Amino acid sequence: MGSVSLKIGDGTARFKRATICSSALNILMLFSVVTTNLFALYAFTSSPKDGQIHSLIHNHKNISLISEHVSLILKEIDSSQKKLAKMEKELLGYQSIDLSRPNIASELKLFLQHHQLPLGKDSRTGITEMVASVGHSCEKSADLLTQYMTYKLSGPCPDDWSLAQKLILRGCEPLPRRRCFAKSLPKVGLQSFPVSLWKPVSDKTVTWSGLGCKNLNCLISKKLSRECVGCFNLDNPNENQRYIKARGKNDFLIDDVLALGSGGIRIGFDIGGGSGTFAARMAERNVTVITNTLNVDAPYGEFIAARGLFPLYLSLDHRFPFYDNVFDLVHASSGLDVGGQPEKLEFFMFDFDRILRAGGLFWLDNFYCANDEKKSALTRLIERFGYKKLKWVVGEKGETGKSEVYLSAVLQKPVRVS
Ligand SMILES: *[C@@H]1O[C@H](CO)[C@@H](O)[C@H](O)[C@H]1NC(C)=O
Ligand SMILES: CC(=O)N[C@H]1CO[C@H](CO)[C@@H](O)[C@@H]1O
Repeated sequence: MGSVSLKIGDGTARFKRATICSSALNILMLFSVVTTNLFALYAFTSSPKDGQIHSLIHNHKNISLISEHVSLILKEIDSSQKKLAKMEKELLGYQSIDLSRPNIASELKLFLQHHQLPLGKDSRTGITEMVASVGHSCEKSADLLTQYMTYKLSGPCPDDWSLAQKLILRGCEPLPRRRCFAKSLPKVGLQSFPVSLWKPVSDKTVTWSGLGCKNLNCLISKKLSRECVGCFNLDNPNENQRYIKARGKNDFLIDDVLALGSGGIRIGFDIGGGSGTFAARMAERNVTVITNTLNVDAPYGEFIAARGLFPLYLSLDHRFPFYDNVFDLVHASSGLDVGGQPEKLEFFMFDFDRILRAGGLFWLDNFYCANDEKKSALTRLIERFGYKKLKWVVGEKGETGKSEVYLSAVLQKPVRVS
């Protein structure tokens, strides 16, 4: 897979933590409700019921006493709520970055400064100030972020893309912008399109700093992920015959799938697209495909770009930066194993669904389901979306002794009104 996986980084950990947090919050909430009620009980039972006349005389006093009690209770509720909100913020990390703490890079402060619009409120957008966007989880990696934002203004940027990626994988996404010049090496041996799609990419076209491998031969010899076994080797039939020659019943042919779209497939989005081979095959058919990828252990982004294709550098935890209903096709291969976090996969699928247009195709390509149970859960989830099943193949591969379940499907998004 193209280097991004829901498994990698702190994604899962973050999610788990949030669950623990919410149970802590629940307990806290319960506690505050109980104390509040005890207060109320005390206030309303502590007034003794003596003679009626007396009570009339003292009524006024008693009422003011009760109202005193009530205001005390209200104060208590208010302060509990404030405490609760503060704890929630701390636990979830939804706190704006504390720029007053020591050792914060001055460039970070400048970047995050709010800028008032010179002419006041903008009538079209309704905004009054420009706010730089940065991932809320950056707060949790403040030291790394400060390291990232420490550079000489207008000087060369440190060679630190792997630091940037580390931040992204910890949820610090988007990263702040920087005012330094990124390293820029000559790209030697770029081919013109469409020759570029299949010509082996030169070692000199990509940057190797921060990577274990220092050339393509090294990458080719490694199993990088489930989807990228030798995916950098464009001479290998395993790679250059993908989508035009089936290796098993779970492999659909690109032309068959395009035919299901009855000519309406022009733009697509590929998740976990390895070295961009899916996009390359589509490009040959005049379909423009954007390949989502990070550079986990390999220079996917630059490699895909060298083929004349569009790499999108974005983690899978990020909402897709596309408008609703724009893609004719969304292609996802396996590796989206979300380790027992059904909601995570749901958020992901709903976002998928959002960017696909009605009548568009969702191609689930050899989606790895660890077991039958996972497969059933995924099937139920997919069925909730009401897509038309144009193709649906469940297959097993048992190369390593234990059998593994794979799901391949082509689904058509329905029209939904209201
Ligand atoms: C792609 O577009 C080019 C230029 O418009 C055209 O010559 C070619 O036949 C098209 N290829 C396919 C597979 O449709
Ligand atoms: C708490 C308090 O001040 N209670 C007064 C309410 O009225 C009664 C008479 O009905 C007084 O005896 C209490 O002192």
